This record gives sequence, C-alpha cells and structure tokens, in this order.
Amino acid sequence: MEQTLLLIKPDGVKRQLTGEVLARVERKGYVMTDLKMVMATEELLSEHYAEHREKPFFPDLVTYMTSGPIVAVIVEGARVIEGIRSLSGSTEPTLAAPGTIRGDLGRDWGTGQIENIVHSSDSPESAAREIGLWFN
Ligand code: RTP
Ligand code: MG
Repeated sequence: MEQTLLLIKPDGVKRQLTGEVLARVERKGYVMTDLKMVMATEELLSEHYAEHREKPFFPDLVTYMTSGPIVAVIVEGARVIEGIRSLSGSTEPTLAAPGTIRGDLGRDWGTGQIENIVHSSDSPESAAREIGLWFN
C-alpha cells in the first residue's frame, strides 16, 4: 500500500492543531502507521529541503521549522500521496482553497512569511526518501 510522509509543522503543533489535522486524515480513510514528535535539526532540514537549500527563503524556513516540535506521521492508503496533498491545499495559505488544511488554518503574515501547518511528500520518490530521513 502507498505511503507518504506528513509533517505537522511547529505552527500547527503550537496552535494545538495536531488533532484537527489528524482527524481530517483519518476521516478521509487513511491510516497512520507510525507517528512521532521531533525537534528538527538544520542538518535534517538541509536534507529534507535539499531542493531549497540555495533559495533566499531557506534561512527563514529553517528558523520556522526549528521553532518547536514537529509531529511526523507515516500515512498509508490508496493514492495517499496525491490525497494528502489535496487535503493540504496549495503552499500559500492566502491562495489555498477553503476546505483544505492550509486554506482553513494557515496564516499569512503579509511579510513573505507564511505558516502553512503541514508538509506532505510530492511523489513516490520523495515519499520514500523523506520517510527514510524522518524514520529510521
Ligand atoms: P507544495 O510543494 O505542497 O506547494 O508545498 P511545499 O510545502 O512543498 O512548498 P515548497 O514550495 O516546496 O516550499 C517548502 C516550504 O518552504 C516555505 N516557503 N516559503 N517565503 C517563501 O517564498 C516560501 N516559499 C516556500 C513554506 O513553508 C513551504 O511549505
Ligand atoms: Mg515542495
């Protein structure tokens, strides 16, 4: 069965939205097969966000992602990679559709800084790589 990595980012955990996010995942019929709370290190984030390492927003992304604990979850189900991305909504909370996690709950401070609650793997290759990074 297909698996994906879901991260509830520090803003989601701090705002006590872990239950809200996981309830949406469970209601949709997906199954959690592993879950833990972790403090991310810069090294882990450099691997996880390898494609963004050289981007101007990377330092702020590290600050955001190390600002508190993250809940990392392996979620399983048919077409779960696409499914969790669909539940999450698009990256920017202002543009994410209402009904999605980011559209309903994400924050946009208008300064370029966004707090979008979740990360989810975007392909089977990313899912395998990210699950290996966060769980092993
Ligand atoms: P998706 O691929 O679902 O659109 O979302 P993502 O969360 O993977 O977004 P991505 O563009 O890959 O960026 C990763 C995370 O970096 C932060 N970000 N900040 N200030 C900015 O311009 C900016 N761009 C990206 C967000 O936390 C985003 O989720
Ligand atoms: Mg991405």
